[in-house]
Formats: sequence, C-alpha cells, structure tokens
Amino acid sequence: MTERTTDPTAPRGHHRDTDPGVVVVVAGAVYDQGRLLAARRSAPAELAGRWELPGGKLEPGESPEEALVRELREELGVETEPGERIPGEWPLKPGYVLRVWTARLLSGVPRPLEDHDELRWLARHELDSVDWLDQDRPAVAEAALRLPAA
Ligand code: DCM
Repeated sequence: MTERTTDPTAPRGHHRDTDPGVVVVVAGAVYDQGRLLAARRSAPAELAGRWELPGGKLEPGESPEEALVRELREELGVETEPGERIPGEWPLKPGYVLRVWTARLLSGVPRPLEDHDELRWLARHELDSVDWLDQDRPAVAEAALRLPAA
C-alpha cells in the first residue's frame, strides 16, 4: 500500500501534515510481553462497545509522540515510550485522521480511567476476538506484524 500524505485537492506541495484544518488523532499500539493492548470505548454512544487502540487528539504545539504519551497517561495511567509510526493514515469523521505509533509499556498497569470501560491484553492469535472499530482494523493488522516476542 502506498502512503499518501498529500491532499490531492490542495495546491502542489501542500501537505496534510501542515494543514491546520485537519485534526490528527494519534493512537498507540501498546505492547507488553508480546501482547497488544485493546481498549473498549464507553463513549460516544455510536462508538461505545467497540474496541480501539487508545489515544486522542493532538493539541496545538504538541508532537504526535508527545500527544500519544500524554493521552496514554491520562486515559490509562501508564508511562509509555513511543516507537515507530505504523505507515498509513485512516479517515475518521470528516476533518479527522487517525495515525498510529507503536508504544512500549514502561511502567504502570493500564486502567480504564477515561473514555473506556474495559481493557484487554491480546496475544496475536486473540486479535480477532474483539470488535475493533472499522477505522482501527488496518492499523491493528499492521501492529500484529510488529508484535515482538514475549
Ligand atoms: N478514534 C478512533 N480510533 C482510535 C482513537 C480515536 O476512531 N484508535 C476516534 C474516536 C473519536 C476521535 O477519534 O471520534 C477522537 O478520539 P477521543 O474521543 O478519544 O479523543
């Protein structure tokens, strides 16, 4: 798959990376001991009960990696170290895109503090056992390929 970061409707050389009109949502493929962390959303109603890679919106002035570390701390109460970006970008609602980084758990035990009501650590063979949000599925498939051994 070819990654496209350029908006085809924008003037030549205009990149979404610098487009203030697009809200970037960063999410983490959080690894620990060969398993991937899945989080079940508790809100909004149309997403509740579906599973996602935890994360949230980039704030002004933040790098994506800083935003990811902050969101995982706020939502799960853990410290993480971002790794590589998973290639690709997935549309959410209009004006929002999802980008995903791998992240390693450094400390803490994840708890569903905000936005989630259940968490699960999934081994590779368990990744299909939860109902992922459609937009997260390609990133989860890529994350599975990068799951380190336990
Ligand atoms: N979102 C998503 N997949 C993720 C993380 C977030 O589809 N892995 C969506 C849900 C919301 C928006 O991004 O529409 C903002 O997320 P939040 O409400 O967690 O800030």
